[in-house]
Amino acid sequence: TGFADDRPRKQRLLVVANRLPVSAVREGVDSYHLEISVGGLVSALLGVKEFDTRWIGWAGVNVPDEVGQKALTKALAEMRCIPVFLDEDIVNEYYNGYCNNILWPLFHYLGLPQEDRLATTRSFQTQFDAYKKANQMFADVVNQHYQEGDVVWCHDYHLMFLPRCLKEYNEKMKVGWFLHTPFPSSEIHRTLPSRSELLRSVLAADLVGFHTYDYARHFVSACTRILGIEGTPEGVEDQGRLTRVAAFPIGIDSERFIRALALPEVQTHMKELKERFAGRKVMLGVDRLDMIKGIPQKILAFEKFLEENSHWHDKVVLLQIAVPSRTDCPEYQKLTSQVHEIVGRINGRFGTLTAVPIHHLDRSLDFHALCALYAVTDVALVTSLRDGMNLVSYEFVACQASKKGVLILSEFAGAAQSLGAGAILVNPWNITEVAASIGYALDMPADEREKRHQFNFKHVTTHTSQEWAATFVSELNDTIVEAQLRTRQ
Ligand code: ADQ
Repeated sequence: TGFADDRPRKQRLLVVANRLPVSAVREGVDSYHLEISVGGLVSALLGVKEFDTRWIGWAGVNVPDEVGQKALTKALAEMRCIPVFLDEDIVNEYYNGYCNNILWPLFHYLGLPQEDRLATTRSFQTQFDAYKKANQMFADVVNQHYQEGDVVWCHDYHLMFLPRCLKEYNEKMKVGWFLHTPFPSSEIHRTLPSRSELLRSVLAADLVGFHTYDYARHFVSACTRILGIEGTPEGVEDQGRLTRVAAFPIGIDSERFIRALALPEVQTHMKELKERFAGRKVMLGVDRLDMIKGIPQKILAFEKFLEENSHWHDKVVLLQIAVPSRTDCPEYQKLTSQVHEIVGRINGRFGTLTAVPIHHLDRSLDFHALCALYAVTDVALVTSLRDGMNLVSYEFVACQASKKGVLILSEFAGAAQSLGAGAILVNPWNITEVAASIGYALDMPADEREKRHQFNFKHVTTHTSQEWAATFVSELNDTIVEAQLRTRQ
């Protein structure tokens, strides 16, 4: 019961996200096995202890029958989770379709799907209808559980329609919406057929948050250029009603990582890794396998580095841990084969009978193994083509107090704005530049590593997930008060 906590609470926080932070597997007619699942939001909100938090979302499992739904609802209640039941068709059109095939690539500057124009229009409309329907289903569940005084915090691109549905139920509900991905330039957002409807729905919220100031600015520009609504210093004002728009950069529960390093289990892992890679520098990549993470580009840059630096052969290893995600989607399957092919080629080219330069794992690591890996790493490589923030870069920094390794970080990750001074920033598309940065990082003198690390460590340990959530929720409360005052004046 990782999310249960019985201390008295001042305020209830309803966190609404597409996925609950647990995965459910049906074991019998009325029994479920529940497991806490990996993900950016999960990592962040694990650290939120100040609120009586309830989660509302989809459990990732199709439960068509009433007996099953009741059993799952009961099991989840122990973890303070409330399920939204989505059937297979809705999941296919809303989640796989509109969320992951349209909004996710678009918000990461990969554009809309380039299919036959008519087919796109048809499937687009079906998917958008399913998206609205799914958002309405989330709203129904929130509304059933809402109590006066609750704060409702909606998360991410899956639920852009939700603020509007909630306000239609109850205009006094305190509704915040936070986007975990980038919000793209208004020129990109303009291409979306449902561009205006989505913007207007988000504007129904009282507070709209992004990871960076740039994303917030893009959003306000989109409102101005697409809806003709003027931005104000505080956000967007439409017919006397203000929606506050601001940047709330997320962080991690850095203490949790720092504490873990002292555990015997983690120390044992570290010892094993050090022995296994003795005499070699360790480079690390940890990503969900996704096109936005720039994994092929990263591996190609490593190949170029090896090509140009024969004295490093056998002296450096790249460990790339890629958790499979959205595995039923053909594009993600293609990406997996592409990565395997490149890794195979490079290992064939630069490997010896006893060692290969790249270890690529297609799986998730448990928390302790991950911490050990972060701690023994000399150079972390985060080369996202676009990334809302990127928590892996933060987690690496948190685990580097003794080693003071180097972070190579994409300038297109939100984290570049917070860890830019300590990291080596790169354009992930520029393979030559990334290869040169790998050489620079591996040869970096200890005093420069120390200085860069200190800067980032201080940031990561003072801008935590707890602080992020607390700030967002308290701003949300204040925003409501201000909005009401303004209307009364
Ligand atoms: P993600 O795209 O999932 O999150 P990220 O921020 O890096 O990306 O978070 C991934 C989380 O999953 C991290 O906590 C990491 O430890 C874990 N993880 C990744 N690979 C793993 C592996 N192989 N084994 C075990 N754990 C692994 C989205 C946005 C980001 C944004 C977050 C939070 O895309 O830009 O930072 O939400 O807002």
